Amino acid sequence: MKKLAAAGIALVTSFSMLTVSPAEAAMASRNLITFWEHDDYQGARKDITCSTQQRDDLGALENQASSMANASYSGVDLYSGDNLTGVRYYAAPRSNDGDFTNNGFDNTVESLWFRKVPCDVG
Ligand SMILES: [Ca+2]
Ligand SMILES: [Ca+2]
Ligand SMILES: [Ca+2]
Repeated sequence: MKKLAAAGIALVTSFSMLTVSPAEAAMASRNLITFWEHDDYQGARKDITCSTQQRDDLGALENQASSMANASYSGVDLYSGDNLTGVRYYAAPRSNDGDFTNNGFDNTVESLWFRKVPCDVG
């Protein structure tokens, strides 16, 4: 009987983890901003840390990101072009956006700037 009870607890634990959304899970990291290929935190994912203020390495998500979660305690300026050029979108500290379309920023970001480094403390 003890074994059964333990299995029950394990089941409940794994089930409750499934209710955490991708955006909520990303917000636990604190030192990065996360981008997703599609709206609502779906598709390919890319984490960008604040190891330096300027980051240009969106990789496969360059000009493909459609949603984001900024888990860091830094505001992050997102730019439509390489090397902090073009149109800017401001991601507030500890914020997320499930759809860039209403910001005119869908499939657009190529470079970004962390306003505060280190970015994992408030
Ligand atoms: Ca996209
Ligand atoms: Ca672009
Ligand atoms: Ca939006």
